[in-house]
Amino acid sequence: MTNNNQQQSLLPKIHGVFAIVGMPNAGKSSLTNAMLGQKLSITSPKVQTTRNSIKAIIISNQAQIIAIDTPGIFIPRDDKILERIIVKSAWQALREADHICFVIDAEIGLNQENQRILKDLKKENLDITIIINKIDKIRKSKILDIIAPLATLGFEEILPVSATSGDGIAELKIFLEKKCLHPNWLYNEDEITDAPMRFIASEITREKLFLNLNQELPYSLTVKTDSYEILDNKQIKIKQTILVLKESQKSIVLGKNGQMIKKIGEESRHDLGQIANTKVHLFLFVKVQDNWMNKIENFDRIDIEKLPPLKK
Ligand SMILES: Nc1nc2c(ncn2[C@@H]2O[C@H](COP(=O)(O)OP(=O)(O)OP(=O)(O)O)[C@@H](O)[C@H]2O)c(=O)[nH]1
Ligand SMILES: [Mg+2]
Repeated sequence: MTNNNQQQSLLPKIHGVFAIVGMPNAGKSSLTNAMLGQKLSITSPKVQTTRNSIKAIIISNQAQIIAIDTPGIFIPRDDKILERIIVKSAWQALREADHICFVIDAEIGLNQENQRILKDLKKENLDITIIINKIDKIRKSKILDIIAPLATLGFEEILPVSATSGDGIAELKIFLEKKCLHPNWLYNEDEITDAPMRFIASEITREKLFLNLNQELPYSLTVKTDSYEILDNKQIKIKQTILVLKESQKSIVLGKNGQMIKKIGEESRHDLGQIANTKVHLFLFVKVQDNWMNKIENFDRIDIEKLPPLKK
């Protein structure tokens, strides 16, 4: 799949690194995918869907826009390791970035939480552009109500977009092109991320669990890709374990007569097939591991064996 905006240009190649940050559920991952022109980062109506930052490599004319989709920023509870790791991953991404795109949900506007995060971000001494997302959900006249207080706070660069309808996305990419201040490209033309495919595979299955399971259960589980094998016929065989905290959760994930796990497997296999552009054979297992949250290897992508980067 190619990016809509991708064109050959005779201008010198440039790049820039942009952290896509904001409150949970603001639409950061949806926006990242919209700019990339294909699904990479997982999304769901639930907060804290993204747990690890992930880079999308977007080509827009002569510029390579490296967008780091980050987990939502919130105040983690002291006793919740997962929450602390999620928020830490978001703040770490800022250190890598040249510029911050701060995403605000148009329906929420500049509430106290957004103001608090913006105040903290200003301390990082990075340039900030405000992106008002989900403008398809509000009346046009309401956009000005969000822009006015932001302007009062000294923010001059404010772009309204809709990740879902695509409104404003082309303009955003052109805007970010102008913020790319470094020479050359950092990645090959056909790379869409530096994340290994087995990480993406775990994420896609986790997305399906987030979308199919109710309430708190998605927050009690993680997905590990145990094996990722490219077969002789170029098809892919993936084995994954869904780790849950309790036996009762395992029963819910399996569902009556295994119906739930079957549905999740089908949906994940479908998306993975599209991303990898080949047939995927996916095998899912569910395991109770009451301490999975305390094991750092269940979070740290660096521990995952490096495979060739995911290509377009
Ligand atoms: N109507 C509408 N919905 C959107 C838009 N962008 C995102 N959404 C929806 O908002 C929800 C959250 O989107 P995500 O992209 O997962 O949000 P996020 O900021 O990455 O969330 P976390 O990773 O949990 O912090 C999903 O249900 C999306 O479909 C938009 O422009 N318009
Ligand atoms: Mg996200």
